[in-house]
Amino acid sequence: MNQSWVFTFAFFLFTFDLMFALMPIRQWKLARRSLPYGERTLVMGVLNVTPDSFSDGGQFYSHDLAVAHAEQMISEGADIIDVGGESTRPGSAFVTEAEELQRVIPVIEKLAGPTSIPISIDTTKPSVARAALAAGAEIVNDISALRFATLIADEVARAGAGLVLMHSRGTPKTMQQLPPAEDIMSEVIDGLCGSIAAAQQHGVAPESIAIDPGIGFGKTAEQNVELIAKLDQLAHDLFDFPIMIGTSRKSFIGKLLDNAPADQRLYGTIASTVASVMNGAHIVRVHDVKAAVEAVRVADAIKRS
Ligand code: 9MG
Repeated sequence: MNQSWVFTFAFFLFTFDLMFALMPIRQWKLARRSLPYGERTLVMGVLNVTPDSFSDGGQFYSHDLAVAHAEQMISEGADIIDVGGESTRPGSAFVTEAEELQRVIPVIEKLAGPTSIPISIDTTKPSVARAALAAGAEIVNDISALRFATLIADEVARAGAGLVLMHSRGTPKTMQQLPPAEDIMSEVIDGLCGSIAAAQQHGVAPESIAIDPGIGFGKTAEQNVELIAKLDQLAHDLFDFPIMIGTSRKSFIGKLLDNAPADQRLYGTIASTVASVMNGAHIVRVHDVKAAVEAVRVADAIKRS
C-alpha cells in the first residue's frame, strides 16, 4: 500500500469514528409524541397477556394482574410497555383475532393515557393493531416486519404511530425447523430494507420506523451471537433508524449457560443487553426492567466517555 492510500484509509476511519462520537440525539416519531433516542438507551418492558403469564397456571389470565405488572415495570424505569396477547415463542400456536383483542384491549385502555409512557402493541394482525391504536397504543411492534400482513402499515400510517419492523424467518410455529440462513447479516439487512420500503409505500413516515434484527426468530444460537457482535454493521447500514433488540431470557443464552432454564438467564440477558448497547442498540426489550435500567445506565456512561 502506498502512502496516499494509507492516508485516505486513516482519514475515513477517523471520520467514521467521529460521526459516531458526535452522534446527535434523534427523535422516533410515535402517535402523540416523539421519543428522543441516541443519548441514553430506552428500555421497553415486556407484558405478555397470555394464560401462561398472568394466571395461576390454569387456562385463565387476569387483566388486573397484567396492569399491576406494567405499573411495577414503569416504577422501575421502563420507557415503553409492549403489550402482547399472542405468544411468539418457538412452536407457539396461533390465537384467534377475537381472543387476542379480548386479552390486550382492556389492558391498553387501562395503561394508556395523557400522562402515561408510550404503549406498544405486539401483534401481526391489522385489526388488532387498529383496535390497540384506537385504545391509546402509540407503537405497533410487528415481529413479521409486514411479511404476514402489509395492511399493518396502513393502520400505522393512519394513526401516525411508531412501527417496529422485526426481522424473522418463517412463523413462530415453523422457525426452528428452517434450514439456517447462509449469511445471516446480509439476510437481516436485506430483509429489513425490503420491509422499510414496503412500510413507506403504505404511507408510514420514515421517522416513525424502528428496526430490530429479531434475535431468536429463525436463527441458530451462533447466528444470534453473531448478530449481536456485528450490530454495528446494522447501525451503519441502516443509520437513519433506531435499533431495538430483544435478547431477554432467550434460548441462545440458555444454550451458552449449560442449558439454563428461562428463569436462570438474567445475568446472561444483562451481558447480551450491554453488548448490544455498546454495538449500537438504542432500545432494549426486556422482562427484567430494573436490572436492565441499571445495566444500560452504566453502559451508556461508558459509551459516552
Ligand atoms: C414480541 N417479541 C419477542 N421477541 C422480540 C424481539 O426480540 N424484538 C421485538 N421487537 N419483539 C419481540
